[in-house]
Amino acid sequence: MHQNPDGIPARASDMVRAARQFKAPIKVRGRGKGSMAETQKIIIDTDPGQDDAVAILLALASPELDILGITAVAGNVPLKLTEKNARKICELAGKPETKVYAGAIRPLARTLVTAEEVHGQTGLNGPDLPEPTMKLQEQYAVDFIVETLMREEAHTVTLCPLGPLTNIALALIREPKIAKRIKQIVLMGGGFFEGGNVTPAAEFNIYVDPQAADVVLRSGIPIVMMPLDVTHKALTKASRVEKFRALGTRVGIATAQMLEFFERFDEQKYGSDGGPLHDPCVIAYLLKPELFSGRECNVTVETASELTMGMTVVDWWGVTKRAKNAMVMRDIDHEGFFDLLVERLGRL
Ligand SMILES: [Ca+2]
Repeated sequence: MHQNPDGIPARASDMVRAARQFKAPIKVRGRGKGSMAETQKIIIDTDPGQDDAVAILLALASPELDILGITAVAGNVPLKLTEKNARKICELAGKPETKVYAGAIRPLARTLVTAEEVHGQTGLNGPDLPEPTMKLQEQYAVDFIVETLMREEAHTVTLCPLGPLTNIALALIREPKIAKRIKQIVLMGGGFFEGGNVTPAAEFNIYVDPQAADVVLRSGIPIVMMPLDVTHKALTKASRVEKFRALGTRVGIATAQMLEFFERFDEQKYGSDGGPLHDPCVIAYLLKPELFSGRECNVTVETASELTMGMTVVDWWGVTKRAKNAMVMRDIDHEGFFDLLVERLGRL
């Protein structure tokens, strides 16, 4: 195991730091030892996207998570598709009672960039999922986020952004008091050692709305970041896709079809066996943080230079005096990650 400069094995020291950073109480549901189940209240902010879909399925399958709402944002495809795709996934999971809200239609300052070349025209190409019948909530997603955080007990709600950070930034601008009430933000975004996936410097989620990422990174909220450095180690190899298909359920077969569509583009791009399964890393961290390791760093986002727009500059070696603002993950137990995914999706 590689070691940090202080001589503590990386994973152990990370867990100590994580424990120190996130000391908010975990709500315990039920009484008596037999029914003890820790539940974490979460809001998933998402732009589905096949990998978002798998992340949502993982969350819906996990009793440890209490999903207060799913908020859609423009990203992989425009908002009218991302909010619909979120509802399609809830219905696929047999959870039409889940509340889905539509949020920002475009980034704070820049023109929306989408990624149909990766995800297909609908954002969820692969399986033939029916049009959803469950209703979209009428409330604007940003209002829902603010209202929920002001209502729920402080430090009990985790935000899980899986797309551009527009909705989260808008909520922080609209009601700055929420910053001190959020337990933590666990997000998929950025890249450092791996560089970018939409430009040589920038990862898609951050590139689409770098100003929003800047607002979030400067918020003082505890942040756990899953960059490309982690997600590029979570590859959907053919043997793993077959494990989903072998579940034999609607969810298992649809997941296999989504991953097959999604990985086609990435295999060509990276020359790898399988494509990176980015967004489920966020939900997997909530369920099994020990699958991941990284270190606390300062992360700053480039918002001025067109050449490096949206680059996440990670002070991994601590060469600046900038304050540490994020736990940046770098490694994943990818076997454990896929075992968790298959086991959980098998419950739906
Ligand atoms: Ca996403």
